[in-house]
Amino acid sequence: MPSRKQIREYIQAENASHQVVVWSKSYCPYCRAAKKLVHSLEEVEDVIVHEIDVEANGYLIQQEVQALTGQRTVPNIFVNNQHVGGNDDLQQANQNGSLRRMLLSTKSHRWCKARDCSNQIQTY
Ligand SMILES: N[C@@H](CCC(=O)N[C@@H](CS)C(=O)NCC(=O)O)C(=O)O
Repeated sequence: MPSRKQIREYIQAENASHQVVVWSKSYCPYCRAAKKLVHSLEEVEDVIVHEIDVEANGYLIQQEVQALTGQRTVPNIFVNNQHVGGNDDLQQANQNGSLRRMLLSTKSHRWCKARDCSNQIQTY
């Protein structure tokens, strides 16, 4: 079994390596709504969904995501390595425009650097 430190490093590496990370459960309706929204946004270029009810060590991942964010429930969503929150928070951020700003502030991030997308995306 991986140590807590290994699990934490895995979560942090995933959050830092993708524009959008959704820690999810496959049967969860709030997760479904969050995934639907994320996949509908044209600003989203790189999204990874982790279904922690089926993924190995999912229980440990949930515990550690909770320790990192203070949020017990899924979905638990990160945009450009910033914690957004759950589905309610995501929907609200989409409506008030803050999600778009977070999605576009990509220049400094690892996933974008790897693709050299600095000319394509405006930084806010
Ligand atoms: N208001 C939250 C509701 C999320 C929620 O209740 N998720 C359930 C799964 S559908 C949950 O995480 N339950 C605890 C658990 O699965 O450990 C949101 O919008 O994300």
